[in-house]
Amino acid sequence: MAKEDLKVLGFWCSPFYLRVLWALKIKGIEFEFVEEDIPNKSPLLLELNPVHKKVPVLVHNGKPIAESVIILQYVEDTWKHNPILPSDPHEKAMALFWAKFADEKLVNSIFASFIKQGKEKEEAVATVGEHLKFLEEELKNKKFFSGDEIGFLDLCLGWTVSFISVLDEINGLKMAGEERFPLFSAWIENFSNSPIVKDTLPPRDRLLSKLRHMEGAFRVPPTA
Ligand SMILES: N[C@@H](CCC(=O)N[C@@H](CS)C(=O)NCC(=O)O)C(=O)O
Repeated sequence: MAKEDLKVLGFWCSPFYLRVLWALKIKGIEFEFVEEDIPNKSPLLLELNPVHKKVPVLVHNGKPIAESVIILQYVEDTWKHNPILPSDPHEKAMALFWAKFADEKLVNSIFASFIKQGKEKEEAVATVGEHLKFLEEELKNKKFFSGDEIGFLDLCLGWTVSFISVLDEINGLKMAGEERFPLFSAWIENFSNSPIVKDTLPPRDRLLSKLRHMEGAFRVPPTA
């Protein structure tokens, strides 16, 4: 692996940090992982990402870049081998479109299915299903969202392979069941077992206990 002056401020189970980790692994670029304590953000994080104060932040040759989707594009522009974005402009636009959909729609519906209660939880779970239907369509005749190899949209959605099943265990649900979403279920298997990802997924028990703890803290009582 190439040695670079590269640091990533992250958090072990952050969906957004994991994207960056996997992108750098695909490129074969080594980096120093600086783990943040999210409730007690370090002065370094506040200095490097004063606008959002969030991880991940990638620091390349002393220059910080924040926001995971922008970091992935920077990684792609800086290390051009093993591309994660298609060169065809339309395919590239589509990958960015679905990544935006994933962040603006799917993240919110999955989060709502986690923190809401009662009828609002049921509605949020139904919305997750509607969102997954779109992704199921995108997987027709493909192993990964990007085709035969893992690419940009796979990286953006990769966190779901750990989070959905852990949230299902907490909620007593099956949000991405095989009968309803056979292609998405197959993608979960393919992505989880790929050599890039396999040994880097958050440990299930640790994630379960973290999310159980967060669920209690974030829980939103049903509105009367
Ligand atoms: N849009 C951001 C989201 C990053 C994000 O939400 N990071 C969380 C950890 S998973 C964080 O740092 N949260 C701290 C906070 O909200 O104060 C990205 O894509 O990088």
